[in-house]
Amino acid sequence: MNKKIYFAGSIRGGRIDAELYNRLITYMQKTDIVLTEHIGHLNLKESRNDVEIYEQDTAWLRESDVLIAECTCPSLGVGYELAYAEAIGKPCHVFYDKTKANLSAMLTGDKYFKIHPYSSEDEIYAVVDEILGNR
Ligand code: 6K6
Repeated sequence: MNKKIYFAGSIRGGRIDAELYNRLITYMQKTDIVLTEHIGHLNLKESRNDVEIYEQDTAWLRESDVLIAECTCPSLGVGYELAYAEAIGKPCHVFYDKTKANLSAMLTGDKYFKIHPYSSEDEIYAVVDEILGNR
């Protein structure tokens, strides 16, 4: 069955990995539903106010089956979303490029989170397949 994925990635924390988010979202959309497709848009336009963004995103978190976060680029919003998802019992998977980032101890130290360090983007896709039950 199609899973509803909340994909989390940096927005105001910086858009250096936006193309990676786009590729990951496109890959997951071949088999499943990504609620947060806009995270991968290369020309983001902020059309809603912050309260509307918060209300919509937390509603999508509650609706989702799984949270998949790309955390190489640090983001306060993504950290918040991970804590929110943990509090409501959603499975949480965190990817980061270990050659570029040193993840916060508040993520690596929390045994609830499934942490997936990678050194090459190619490694991510097989792990995503397993998370989504597609292999
Ligand atoms: C409109 C179109 C695209 O983006 C916008 C406006 N901004 C946001 N829209 C939706 N979700 C957002 C927006 N800003 C932050 N978020 C949520 O927080 C996303 O779900 C990201 O996973 C996370 C990013 O947080 P920051 O702190 O890097 O902005």
